[in-house]
Amino acid sequence: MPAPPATTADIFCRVVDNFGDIGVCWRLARGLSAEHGWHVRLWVDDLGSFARLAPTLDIHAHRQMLDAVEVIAWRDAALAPPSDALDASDASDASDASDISGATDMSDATDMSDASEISDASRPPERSRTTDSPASAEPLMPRDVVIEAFACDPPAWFVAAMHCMATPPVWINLEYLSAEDWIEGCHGLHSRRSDGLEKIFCFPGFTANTGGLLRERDLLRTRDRFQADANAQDALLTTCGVPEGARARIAGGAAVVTLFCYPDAPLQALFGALAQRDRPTVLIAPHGVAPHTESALDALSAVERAQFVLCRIPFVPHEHFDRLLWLADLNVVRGEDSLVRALWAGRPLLWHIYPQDDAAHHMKLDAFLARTGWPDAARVANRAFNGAASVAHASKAPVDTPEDPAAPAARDARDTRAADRANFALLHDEATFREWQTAAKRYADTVAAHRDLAATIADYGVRATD
Ligand code: TRH
Repeated sequence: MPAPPATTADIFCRVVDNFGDIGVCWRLARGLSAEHGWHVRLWVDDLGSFARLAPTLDIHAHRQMLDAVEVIAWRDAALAPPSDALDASDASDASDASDISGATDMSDATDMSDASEISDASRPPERSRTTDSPASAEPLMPRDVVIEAFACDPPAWFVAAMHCMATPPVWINLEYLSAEDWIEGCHGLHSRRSDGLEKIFCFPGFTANTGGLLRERDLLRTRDRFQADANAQDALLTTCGVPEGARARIAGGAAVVTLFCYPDAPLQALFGALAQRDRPTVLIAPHGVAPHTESALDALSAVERAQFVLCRIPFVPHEHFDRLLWLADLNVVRGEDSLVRALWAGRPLLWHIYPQDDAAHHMKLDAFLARTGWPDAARVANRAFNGAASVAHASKAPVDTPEDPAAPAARDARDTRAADRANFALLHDEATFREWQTAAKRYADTVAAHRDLAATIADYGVRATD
């Protein structure tokens, strides 16, 4: 019996800021392609950001193949109104003509479920633009499944094309990650638009009743092998640009702490606690990230400062980034995707959550922490790292005399130091830290027992091609 045709999909990704949007989409695209055999087109509006995570990407190419995924430069100029975009005669004017040249004359297209056949027939004999790869010979009609990442709105002409299809694509809105309970009630909901098209809401999450998290099939087994292989770890550190001196310290027993946080992270408090450990720390931070790292280190006493080696390294591709997290003793991560990857590392982590108005992020952080089963001290440290009240700044210091004008400031500084010490105490309390290590591994295993996000989405594709 011939194999059923592969599911085809379009993933739309707008890079709002930072790297999380493209990080998630890139992992999802590769997961659907490598593990579910899908033919994926990934539309990205900012190839520059993408290239930080995928250095072999050609940021000038209009269309290109990367790891069996077709990457399309999604330029805003291509967001022509449907009437223009659906008319081949206007295509030569569009700055992204190849995007729309396949979408010619939708009015004739009664059944576009086999998009390539119909588009082949309507493709102009000679394309008005040169494109960059053989992949560009394929016209860009909507496919079986459309995945809109984080409500980024596919181009209007594309939605119009979806509307014209006898069997419109399965349209999935991939939402942001949250550990809050309410997402279980919203995951999988359908919403019908006024034009009749329907969207399905897919919520990634940590429980069985959500869409799950991105996790490649062999990830934890590969991680376990890597964590047991000191040579592989050293080779990875070399590849990532960690200098020999720092690698020697690691081989000699120094702890590794990766730093990938937002600029306002309380690094001084963190470093003050790490400095109390009975082993030195090698800090690994990408260039440009956590810009106050150097000044926070300089603010330490000479004895404390001597406990640290700082390695600034370039951004590394996903595979290397994951492995850095696997080999670290503590990962400071942020946003969404690096949190998930640090979770899979099965090691202690501090999550610097993306800040939101009205401190909504503190609720999200608490919802996550409540699920982890980590020791209380780990939750306290995570809250403190995000400026959420943890240990009260209640100083037991004697009240200073009112005559001393410097006293309140000195008292404040003392109180802050005392609170920092209490909030991050587990970083130098080896017994509690070990408890955290065990709990972190256990929680990774717990979540890994659930279905992963690519598999959840692949199921929608099966329904699309039934
Ligand atoms: O970059 P972020 O801060 O992204 C955030 C979040 O996604 C947040 O939800 C969103 O609202 C906001 O942006 C706009 O953090 P995040 O999510 O961890 O994404 C970082 C990506 O960068 C992740 O895919 C890992 C990747 N990365 C590398 O591949 N190599 C590296 O060297 C580093 C430091 C990161």
